[in-house]
Amino acid sequence: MNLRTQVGIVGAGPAGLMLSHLLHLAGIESVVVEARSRRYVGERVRAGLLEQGTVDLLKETGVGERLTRLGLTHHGIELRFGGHGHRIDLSGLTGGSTVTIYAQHEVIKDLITARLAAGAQIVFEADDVSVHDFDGPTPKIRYRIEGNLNELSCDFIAGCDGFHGVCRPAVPAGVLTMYDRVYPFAWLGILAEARPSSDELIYAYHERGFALHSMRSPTITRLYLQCAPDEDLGNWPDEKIWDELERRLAAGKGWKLNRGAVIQKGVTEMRSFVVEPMQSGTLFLAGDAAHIVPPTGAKGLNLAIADVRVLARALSDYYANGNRELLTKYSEICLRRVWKVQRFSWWMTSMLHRFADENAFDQRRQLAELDYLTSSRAASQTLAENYVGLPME
Ligand code: RFL
Ligand code: PHB
Repeated sequence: MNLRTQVGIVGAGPAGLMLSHLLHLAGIESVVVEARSRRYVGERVRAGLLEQGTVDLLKETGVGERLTRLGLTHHGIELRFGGHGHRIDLSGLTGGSTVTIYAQHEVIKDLITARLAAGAQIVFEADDVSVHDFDGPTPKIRYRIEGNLNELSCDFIAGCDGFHGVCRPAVPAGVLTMYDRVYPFAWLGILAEARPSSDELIYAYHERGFALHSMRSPTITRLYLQCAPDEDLGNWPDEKIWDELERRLAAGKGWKLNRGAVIQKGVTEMRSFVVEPMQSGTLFLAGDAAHIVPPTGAKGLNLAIADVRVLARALSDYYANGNRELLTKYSEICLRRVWKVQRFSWWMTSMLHRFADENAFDQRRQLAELDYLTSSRAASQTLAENYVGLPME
């Protein structure tokens, strides 16, 4: 079957769905082609922390009703080291900005509901997705549905298909430069039916490795442990995970880690990655397809949303005024933010994890950095303004 739209979007993650939503609000038609099922993308456990700007955008564009009702607003975070907690007053240090805990798959569900209610086409369970002819004005997305080949012709393709997608590898050799760093550790994450042990997130630096206490709701806790990159989950029965979390998050008598049934477990690799430029002809890459950050700064989803905001604005200017200038500058505009967020995520990761090749000097230096960060207003403010999200250009 041959189909046609203005913007063909590959991937129904936060980037692809938000782009489709923003384009719709600007009167531009799009079709989203997704490899997985609606149920799969609506249940995939991933990020949970939204920057102030991401929350504002979701609310301003009419998809914030459940977020307003169910999201947990946080005014601060805690850094824990040497057995003591130190609060960073995010709001106080940023003139009132906050972050919000709201699961990524809930954002996905909200966006899918809104898109479908507006009559949008989202093609789920598309096989053999490929992109073609983006060196010219009529690029195409081909895919199979139940074995039948479909071709979607468009004016532009948005590659929002994540780090393992097909769009970035489709760009001819020599066009893109990749910048990459893989960390010698991973995160073992659990979701547990346990009341959060603190109202705020706790980032813990410990001799045995990093740990993070986060949450999803007043009854669900999300916790992470630094582990080996090839960690075998089979070696981690629930009791062992809880014991290890308890050790790393320990903070004197007044604090206790609430335990509960573990309802999900997984290992997440840690990587920093950027591709430059984020575009080739009429193909534009956005979100994890163009860059990956280690989760320590909680930035991946937020950066994906920042990209598509720029892309939607550029496409709107093109369709409304015939102006290609913003499209031409898409990469340049995005990459300024991308690299600042890369720097922040790398810095948080380097400060809070144990490295196999470090020595006693490095450990003392990390502790001094944490001490400085939590005792200097200037240093705390630097953390706070990056954590709540840098302003949009
Ligand atoms: P996604 O979400 O990976 O979506 C890509 C979509 O494309 C589909 N796809 C294809 N579709 C068609 N054809 C193909 N060939 C395709 N190949 C793939 C996929 O099925 C999928 O639906 O990318 P997007 O939209 O760029 O969004 C990026 C975010 O998902 C990601 O950056 C965050 O989850 C990262 N992240 C966090 N980000 C935050 O902002 N705050 C956090 O607190 C946070 N915590 C995290 C995280 C990621 C984690 N994991 C599991 C990687 C915590 C974890 C544990
Ligand atoms: C999460 O709640 O999943 C989460 C929060 C903060 C991070 C990473 C993940 O830095």
